[in-house]
Amino acid sequence: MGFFDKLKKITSNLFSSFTEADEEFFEELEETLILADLGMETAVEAVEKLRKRVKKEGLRGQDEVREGLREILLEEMTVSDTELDLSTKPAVVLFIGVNGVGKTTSIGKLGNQLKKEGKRVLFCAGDTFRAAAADQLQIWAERAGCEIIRQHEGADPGAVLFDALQAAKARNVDVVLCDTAGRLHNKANLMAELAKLSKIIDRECPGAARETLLVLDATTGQNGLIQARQFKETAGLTGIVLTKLDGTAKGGIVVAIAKELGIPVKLAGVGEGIDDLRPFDARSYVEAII
Ligand SMILES: Nc1nc2c(ncn2[C@@H]2O[C@H](COP(=O)(O)OP(=O)(O)O)[C@@H](O)[C@H]2O)c(=O)[nH]1
Ligand SMILES: [Mg+2]
Repeated sequence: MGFFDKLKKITSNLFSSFTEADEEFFEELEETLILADLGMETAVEAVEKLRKRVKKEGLRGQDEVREGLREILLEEMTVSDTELDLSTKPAVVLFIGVNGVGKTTSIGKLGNQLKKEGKRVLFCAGDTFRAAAADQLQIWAERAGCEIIRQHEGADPGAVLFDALQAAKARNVDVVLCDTAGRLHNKANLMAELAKLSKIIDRECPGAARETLLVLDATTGQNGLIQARQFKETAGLTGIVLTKLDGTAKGGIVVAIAKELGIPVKLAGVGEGIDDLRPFDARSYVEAII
């Protein structure tokens, strides 16, 4: 069962026993939203808002209550633009996040999409921690018809990025997608590493459109929220790529991230295949689950 189906099942169970928006319903709703990983704070607040709205606007019946809930969740999720800014040539996108969340895979998928749109795309193998990481990115580059700049294992990621940006300018590349190592043990390390990469982009491509995307595994639930908080403090995040939504019914994390951190989810990973990446659209998301 796909992600939307699972979430839908949870919420439709809730509404299947719906008779009226009474205290029992609100309690069950709150529990459901917490189960769906909306986060305690967000769930409690959303239910409180719905309570008020039911009273004030006299919402009756399942359809009106559903619609009220949809509107409230959408309000919670309204953050800045969810589209990637790729408006310069080249534009540079950094993918960061802990190990195994899907950084390399997401680069492959996004590269494939951009290539299909007629863009020239260059991958930068900035995860030099293991040779296998660059090999994996290279396989994706071949599948997606994108170019790749890589160096030897243990190379300085900054040096690989420098090479990639030089190549991008020389070859008239539209978008550079840069992989990074997941092993950035602590904040000081991460900050130093990202500051360095950022400086290289500033120097080599001043004025370039840039994105720093935090990749999060949706199946880790509330842990993802903790990661997002930490990365937000250290890196100037411009968006989230939420992966593995196909493997969980707990997509409520999307709302929690948007609300608590004010960072938009820009892309959603819904499988391991090359086509399994979607632009994230809050409205259809909420409509699908409620
Ligand atoms: N089911 C599913 N698996 C995914 C998704 N994105 C990545 N993966 C898998 O997660 C694993 C780790 O991905 P990888 O890109 O190597 O993570 P990285 O360490 O962050 O670069 C691989 O087995 C991927 O196939 C997704 O959206 N859905
Ligand atoms: Mg990787």
